[in-house]
Amino acid sequence: MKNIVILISGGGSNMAAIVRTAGQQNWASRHGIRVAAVLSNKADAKGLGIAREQGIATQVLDHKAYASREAFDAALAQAIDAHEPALVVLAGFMRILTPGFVDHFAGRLVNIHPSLLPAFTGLHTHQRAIEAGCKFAGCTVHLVTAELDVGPILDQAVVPVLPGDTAEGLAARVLTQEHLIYPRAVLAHLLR
Ligand code: NHR
Ligand code: GAR
Repeated sequence: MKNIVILISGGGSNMAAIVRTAGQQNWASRHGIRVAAVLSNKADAKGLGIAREQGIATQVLDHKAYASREAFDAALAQAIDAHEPALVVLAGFMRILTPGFVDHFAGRLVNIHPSLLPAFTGLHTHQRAIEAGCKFAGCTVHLVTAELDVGPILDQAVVPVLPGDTAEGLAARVLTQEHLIYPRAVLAHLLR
């Protein structure tokens, strides 16, 4: 089996989309791929309940319980390694990862970022795209490297920015596209 470990911090809708697609497309029987575990740095992440309902192993590692980013990342890497993952998927995971962590999972660590990279790295992407007067926005699946949001691009999707859009409205439109491209990019990367 090729194991996927998914890291979340919140709603977990991208995680749920990957789990749903893996089930619908029979990734286990066709490709020997399964979502082995969902890990969160937040105990109240809504996505944890969704994962448990699907019978997926979950674990919480509260970053605030660790003295440094390095200590948190070392514990996180150990928890992930227990599942011998072929791929580690960041899905709304909100902690910047240290170079040591990124090195350890080099080539098997992916993220979905809610902008058309290289535009709008970092946070508050939708508000920034609206304020810049962008006519299009979107999302990007990329390999994670030590530098934030600049790793090689695996896939993208575009949506229009509509007159009067709020950050919330644009985020919802982008999120529907995330749910389409992230499962596809994950599978393509595992079959590469
Ligand atoms: N780590 C590395 N090294 N490289 C990347 O490309 C990463 C990463 C960790 C997360 C996701 C990312 C995004 O898609 C991601 C990419 C969190 C922050 C952030 O500033 C920025 C980008 C991303 C995720 N986090 C704050 C921090 O101090 C905390 C913010 C919060 O808790 O709300 O870590 O946008
Ligand atoms: C998604 O839009 C994702 O691209 C974004 O947060 C949302 C998570 O939704 N990620 C980041 O902003 C990373 N900094 P989800 O938890 O429902 O998948």
